[in-house]
Amino acid sequence: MRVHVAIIGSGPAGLLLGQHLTAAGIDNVIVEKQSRDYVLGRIRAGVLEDGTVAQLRSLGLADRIGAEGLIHDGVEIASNGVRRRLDLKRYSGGKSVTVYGQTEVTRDLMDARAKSGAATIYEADHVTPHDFDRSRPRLTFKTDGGEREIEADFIVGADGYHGVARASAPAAALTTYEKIYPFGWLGLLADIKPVSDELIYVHHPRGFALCSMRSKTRSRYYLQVAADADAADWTAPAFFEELKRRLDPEAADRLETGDPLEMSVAPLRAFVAEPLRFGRMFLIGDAGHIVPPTGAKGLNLAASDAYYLADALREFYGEKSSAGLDAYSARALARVWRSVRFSMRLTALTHIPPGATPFERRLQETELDAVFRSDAEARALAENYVGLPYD
Ligand code: FAS
Ligand code: PHB
Repeated sequence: MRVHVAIIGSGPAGLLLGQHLTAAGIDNVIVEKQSRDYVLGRIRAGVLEDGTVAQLRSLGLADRIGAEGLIHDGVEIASNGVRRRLDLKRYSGGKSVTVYGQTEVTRDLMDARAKSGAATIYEADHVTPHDFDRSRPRLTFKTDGGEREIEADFIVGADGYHGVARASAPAAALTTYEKIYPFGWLGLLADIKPVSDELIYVHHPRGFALCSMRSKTRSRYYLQVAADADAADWTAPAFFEELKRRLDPEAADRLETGDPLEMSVAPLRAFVAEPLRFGRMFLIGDAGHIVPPTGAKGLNLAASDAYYLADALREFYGEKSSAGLDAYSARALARVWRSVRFSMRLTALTHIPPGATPFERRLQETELDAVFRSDAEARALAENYVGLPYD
């Protein structure tokens, strides 16, 4: 099999890139190690920047997100028992975010891909990129049908943090930057009415909490827990009891509880690999970077990477110019680092690390209070939260 672009990974990054390439007539194949249902079964992000929604709209995927996505013009931040609303629309110059689960984004992209006839090979084992430092890169892998090989002009690693693409890059050419947090997030998904119409970010001496949602009848809640916490050690009643202790009394009183559809612990880390290109192999999404989920940036960075690389590949095949490909890594990393900065700052402001002193907690409260006293502080948070422009 020979294609222009071979993409490893059928997550949001790979699927979004694949959709852009197919729309531009650039033939591509996605090779995914899991099954379609397994990929759809992963519960992850929930908030989309307007740039991500604009991409989906440009690809003809506006219908369901338009009908089911929830436009949020603000978020609430609770600290020291006081819950206050940050008007995102006002302080970002008119922008909003859309609450629409990553699972639904992935489903919409998978359905569009199937309709386009572009190939996705699921349950591929031992996917291995070869010769991406030469002019004829190859992917080899195994499926039930035996050993397979795909020749391509380019290979794209959209295979997430634990994927094979970055691991195949020459060590001498790769620099990584990492911060591992001493805490994680215990997430709970349940078909219960969300405690508030908008998201609530909670700074509390017992730890951070986040009240999010997937729809008006499906809630997604998170608690900061120890880095080595095990979801199996938590019951839903214990989760809700702890969440109530961290919420203000009014929200705690109206918190609905119910049986969880899913409970899991996600570790928190910040990670960036540089560069995002190795000859004819490119990295997009979590394959190249991880942000702490506090700022809701992970999925949205996967989207901006896909946008930048699709732009460069259209230029390569359309105008026979490699300028965009040569600029891709620096262009994508500039936005990645700005999102890392925001996500780490919001994490530092709202989470209570082990050993935090009362002085440090009072300073966090003062920092959060500044957001509601200074238009400049409010603008800085709002502009980052809704999503920085695609340069
Ligand atoms: P993904 O990891 O989504 O997709 C990579 C794909 O590659 C997967 O389907 C995988 O099976 C496949 N793959 C891996 N290795 C392969 C191989 N060797 N061969 C073939 N295929 C291979 N972000 C937020 O904004 N908010 C959140 O609340 C949030 N919560 C998260 C919770 C968890 C547990 C995790 C892990 C991440 C979370 N994220 C969150 C970040 C998440 O949404 C990612 O940013 C997003 O999935 C990135 O998409 P991709 O880059 O496509 O990577
Ligand atoms: C989510 O709904 O999963 C979510 C929302 C906002 C965040 C992180 C996660 O900052």
